[in-house]
Amino acid sequence: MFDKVLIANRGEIACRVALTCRRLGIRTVAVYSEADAHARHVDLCDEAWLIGPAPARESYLRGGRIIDVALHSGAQAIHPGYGFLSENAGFARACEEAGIVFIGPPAAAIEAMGSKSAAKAIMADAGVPLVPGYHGADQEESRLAAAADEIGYPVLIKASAGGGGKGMRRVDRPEDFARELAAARREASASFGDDRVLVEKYLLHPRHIEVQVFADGVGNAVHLFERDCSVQRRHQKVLEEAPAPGMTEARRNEMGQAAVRAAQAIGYVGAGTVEFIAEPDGRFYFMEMNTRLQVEHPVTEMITGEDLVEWQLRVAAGAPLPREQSALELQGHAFEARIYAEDPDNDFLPATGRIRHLRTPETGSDVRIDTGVREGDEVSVHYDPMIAKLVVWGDDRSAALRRLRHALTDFEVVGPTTNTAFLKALAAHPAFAAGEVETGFIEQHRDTLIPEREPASDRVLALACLAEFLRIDEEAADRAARSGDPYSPWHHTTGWVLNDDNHHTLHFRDDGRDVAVTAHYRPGHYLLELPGGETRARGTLGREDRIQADLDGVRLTASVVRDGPHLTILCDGHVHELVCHDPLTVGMEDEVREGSLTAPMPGTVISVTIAEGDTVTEGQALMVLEAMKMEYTIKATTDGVIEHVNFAEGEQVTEGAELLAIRAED
Ligand code: MV4
Repeated sequence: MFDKVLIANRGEIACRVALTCRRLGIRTVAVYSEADAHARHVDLCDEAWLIGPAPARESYLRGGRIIDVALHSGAQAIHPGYGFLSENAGFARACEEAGIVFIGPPAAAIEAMGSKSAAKAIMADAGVPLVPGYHGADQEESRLAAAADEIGYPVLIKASAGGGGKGMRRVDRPEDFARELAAARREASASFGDDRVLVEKYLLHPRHIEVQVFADGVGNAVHLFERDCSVQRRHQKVLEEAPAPGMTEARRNEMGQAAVRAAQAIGYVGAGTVEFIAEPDGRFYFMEMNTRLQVEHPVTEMITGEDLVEWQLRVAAGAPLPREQSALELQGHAFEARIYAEDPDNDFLPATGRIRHLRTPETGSDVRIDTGVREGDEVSVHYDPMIAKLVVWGDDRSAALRRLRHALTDFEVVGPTTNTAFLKALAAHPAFAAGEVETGFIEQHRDTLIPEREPASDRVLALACLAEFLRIDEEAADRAARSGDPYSPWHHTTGWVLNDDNHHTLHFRDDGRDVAVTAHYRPGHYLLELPGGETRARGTLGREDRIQADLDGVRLTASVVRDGPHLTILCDGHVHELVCHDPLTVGMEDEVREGSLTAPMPGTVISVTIAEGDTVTEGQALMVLEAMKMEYTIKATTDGVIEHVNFAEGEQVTEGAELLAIRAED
């Protein structure tokens, strides 16, 4: 076994590989880009080497530089993770030439699977079932059209060099064939620099079922059962599970054996995945083989109890597979949900920004979280926006699914928009619960999967008010304790209300609506006038944005995350954002210097309407900030003269930064 391994990746997979290495007593070398200097994978490894600027092609894709780091750090092997260099035959070969073990298959096996039509030919020879179709070398239009007639419409034209759905055209009628062929060729040549195509029978409602295989360098190969990854969006997997719903033991053996034959046909070594497309009746056909450890490998680990990274390390070090086929047992059911920084309301566009709050469900033998980020980290444009993989196990599918729904409810992210509500809707969908998974699932159920935004409930408003008042009280108490005169009546911790009848109104903006909640201070509680009636509220603030509340005798815990005037309330798996416009609460935390205006939240200065020396009047607009897609106008707090302006248009400001100062006019 190796003593030291370099991990040529970042994020959750680099962390996941590092943890297995640590368990096995293998020292780890991380590589990182300038953007990842404070990343979790850097901290988890024993040493970390800077390899370049943020863009992947200048850092994580620089094979030569990474091999140099391996040589200089004394690492004997490189684990490529997935993505980046993991399926780069040239890199695998360069490792070998440098005397470093590439923890993956031989370069020739990567190459053999790189071309779809070549891979299909190998698989046909090995007796692996293929979708009825034409994968030949003759690319004449007449030959391809004849093949389509023979196969029967609808057919699918695919790029031979392709993958991931690029250059795929469905053709329903013979008269459309020539036009679609020309389009497929253009796409194939633009995407892959190769305009060759193949023609297949178009399968309606297919499922994506893949088989995990493993081979060693001494002639053994096994499969570790299947995963169903049918629930996808534009070829991006969203939810994966093992085993596949409805799979029979006989079909499992048949698919497993076909996958093992596929691996053996190309002299495979290490972890691989053979993807099949399956028809509703269970018939299955080879699609492609992925020559790496896949993102969704944890569901296989959960149902087999094996650590696939440990298997990879052992096999790469020359050892035989840890288990024979007969010793592998499938137990229970597992799901993986991928939590992404993306916006389901905005066509799932990747979202970026700082993770202000991250609270994850309790983990253990049945709930696992693989992640590369921590609270405070930035999700940048440079890398995949996956925040975490949530993996759960249960005795059977419904037990596992219940656990998934529960764990998703407890998964809180504030900062970049995420797909957690979408994942929850999927996990709660009756058709999903019934195991009716197929590749068109999300499209088919689109309307019921993207929840409508609802107005803040009374419970949410009550939590927001309670959190604000408790915070103000705490800050008053802090100030009192810090001051030289802690008993001064001005520091009364419960005296936030100085008006006559002890009430105060908070104004919230809730997705375009204004909601006002008046709170009356009563001994031991607040009496809140909520839209739906009065509520007695009391509670305490905990650490990490937690609040314990008692609302009319109902006890509950929630998270309330504050970012300047923005409040995010996370309760019962619902996330609600409110903006609190209240002169009493905003900016109470610090004794603000008279005439000094500070940024209420981090953002960008989008305009500055005054200059130093200008005379301004109270209420005059001075500067506009933009944060989280909202604009804030900074207004003069007093009549006076602008003493200095600290930021110009286009500059970034951090929360609390002094924007400008006004010398008050007496
Ligand atoms: C197909 C198909 C229907 N019929 N081939 C999409 C990506 C590529 N790896 C293969 N894909 C498909 N091939 C035939 N003959 C439907 C798809 C397909 C798909 C396959 C697996 C998972 C998700 C998918 C989503 C859309 C289309």
